[in-house]
Amino acid sequence: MRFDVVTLFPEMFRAMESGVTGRALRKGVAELHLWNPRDYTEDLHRTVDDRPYGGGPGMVMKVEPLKRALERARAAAPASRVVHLTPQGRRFHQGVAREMAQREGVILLAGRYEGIDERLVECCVDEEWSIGDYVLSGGELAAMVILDAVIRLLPGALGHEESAAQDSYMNGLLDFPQYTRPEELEGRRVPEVLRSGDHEAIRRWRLQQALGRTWLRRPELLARRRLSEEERELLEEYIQTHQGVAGSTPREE
Ligand code: 9D3
Repeated sequence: MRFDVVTLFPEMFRAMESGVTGRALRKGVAELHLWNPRDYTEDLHRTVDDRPYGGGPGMVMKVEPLKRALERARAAAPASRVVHLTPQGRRFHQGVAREMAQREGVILLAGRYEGIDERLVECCVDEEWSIGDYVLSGGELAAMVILDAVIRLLPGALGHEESAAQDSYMNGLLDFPQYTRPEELEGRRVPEVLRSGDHEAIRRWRLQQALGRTWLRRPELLARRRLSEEERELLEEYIQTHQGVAGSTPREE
């Protein structure tokens, strides 16, 4: 899959060279092309910001260099839609990542300052996404969040071990807890069932933990998910055994 990113800070994207995304890029599973509006300025000072009409604090990205950088990206990736990262966008989630992973490519537009001229959105942007309700200093980290979430879904991005693990984690529940050596850490023992070798008991315990944690921490996820008969029983048992435990009642959003 081809990713083009229009950004004033291309050096930030070195972060993508680590781990799963770095391996995918080196294997050619994904390609990353960076376009810096500063390279498309025509003045001596290479100006990339401009004052907002109507006044007020802050600056807006200067239109012409941004537009030229975006046009070069579109010419290089004619099949890709232009995705603007902005706090005003729709909330990005795993379903969007899955849908994007089916595409040939995307052009990600990362804003800085107070944002970009609205007429550029009207003429040249196909979609607007936000990664959540907190204030970032620019669209780059949001672009990298999306790159990471999408790239790891591409065929060949994960090793065999990792992709097998993924299936069980993508079931609409939070993860069950993980343990490794030592068997006892500061007086806390690994749950006995995990050392039993009883694979069916381990499967049921992990499913129950996943259901219970989801019920405690993210009840809205459970509300959107149908439970099998086994799952209902395991959750019921979890709830019974957690009656009266401090902080164990799901709170309202
Ligand atoms: C909403 C705050 N704005 C009011 C004056 C100012 C502003 C804050 C942060 C304007 C732009 C930005 C930069 N943020 C992004 O470009 C961004 C973002 C984010 O801040 N949070 C979550 N998702 C995203 S996607 C792009």
